[in-house]
Amino acid sequence: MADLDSLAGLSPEELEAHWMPFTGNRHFKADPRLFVAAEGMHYTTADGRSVLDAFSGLWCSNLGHGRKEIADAVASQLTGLDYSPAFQFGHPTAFKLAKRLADMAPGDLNRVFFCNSGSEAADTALKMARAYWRAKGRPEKIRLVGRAQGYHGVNFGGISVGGMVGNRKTFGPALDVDHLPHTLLPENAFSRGLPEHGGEAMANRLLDIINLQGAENIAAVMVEPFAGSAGVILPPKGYLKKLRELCTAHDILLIFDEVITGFGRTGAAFAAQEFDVQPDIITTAKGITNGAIPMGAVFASDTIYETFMQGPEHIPELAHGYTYSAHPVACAAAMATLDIYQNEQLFDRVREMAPYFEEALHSLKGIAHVADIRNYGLAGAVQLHPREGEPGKRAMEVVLEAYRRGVLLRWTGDTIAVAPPFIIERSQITQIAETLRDILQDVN
Ligand code: PXG
Repeated sequence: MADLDSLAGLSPEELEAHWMPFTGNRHFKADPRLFVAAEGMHYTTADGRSVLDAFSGLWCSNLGHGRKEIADAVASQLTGLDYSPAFQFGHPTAFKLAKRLADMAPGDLNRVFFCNSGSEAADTALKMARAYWRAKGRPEKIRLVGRAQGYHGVNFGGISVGGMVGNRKTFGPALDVDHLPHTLLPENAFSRGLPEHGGEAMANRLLDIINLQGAENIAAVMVEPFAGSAGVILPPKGYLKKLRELCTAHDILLIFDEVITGFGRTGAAFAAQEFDVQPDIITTAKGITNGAIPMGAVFASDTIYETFMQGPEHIPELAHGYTYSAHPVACAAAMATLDIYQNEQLFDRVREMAPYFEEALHSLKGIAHVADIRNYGLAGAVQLHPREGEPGKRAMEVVLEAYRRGVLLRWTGDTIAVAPPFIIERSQITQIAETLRDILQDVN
């Protein structure tokens, strides 16, 4: 039973003790927004309100909340084998899960390295890419290429390749990385699905970097198939294919960060399949366990894995890993999660719901403040014109008001992002759009 006190009985000292991530702590603590329960499509707040989850938690609870199968799998794993050393010893579920994931992955991405988050997945992939070229006898290929507005988590590799200025500039020098321009082009405003214009031209900007640094010095290009955190910035048609072509021609690895796009968000298991472009490495997290237990997974091609399999057999081929790599409880949660995706055919459901979602979001075109609307699968963004002198404030106000009115969304800059669980009903899609419409008509 939810505590009807909006602070859930927390003392001021307790509120102060928790230094919250990516949150204006003082702003939050002045008016806390606390969830105490979740079931299906809804959260329950500390003051007993039901809030429609239109963001899958943080892009992770794709199946909705409170899935008993996951809870049962976790509970029985905890009582059966709670932990097993990650290095030099193993447990069967890790291998079963790896094979199952490999079978879902595109092409020859048959080798799965486990970690605990999207940030760890990013740094794992970048280290893998550098070590791969060294193992091939090309140790000079170490440079990394990212993209403006990219998000690859918060560890040093990820913020280096990432292109979110605010996440980099307070932390001193990152790795020396080149960045492609992002693909948010004014001529593509209000595109439905993948934008038409600029794909090849934007991808060809990689040639500038290759000319500048020399392909012989570049290990990898890392991009999100569509940029999630930055506000659903989609790749114009032909963009990813062209990037692939250039990487292949210049012997550069292509890494897709599918932390958001993986596990069905686009309607396919991976965006690589949806957009028909084969990367050399894919990073994932979030939806792999429905957000119930932390887990990340990096998928590498057979070629990459086999390149490492040389030297003395008792020496680790990749000097990398985490205490909680392939944690048995996370593996159990992932197995149960994959069962549900499969049994309920939820990737197909994304495809089925996507046209309604697209229609509902684009019905907001023409309303005050709306500068652009973007969508793919069950990911969408409504970009607002910034309020004069107060960038980011208008979208924040809209999202906080939506929370008051019972819909959980997310803001990033002046963009409102929408990413509901795949079990969403049409009426709930309408509820999201109508809530946004009402608020946008009121907000100044
Ligand atoms: N890569 C991508 C593409 C991500 O979206 C990460 C890596 C990092 O994952 P971890 O598990 O280390 O947080 C992410 C995370 C948002 C939002 O509002 C996005 C993320 C996290 C929180 C909020 O779009 N993405």
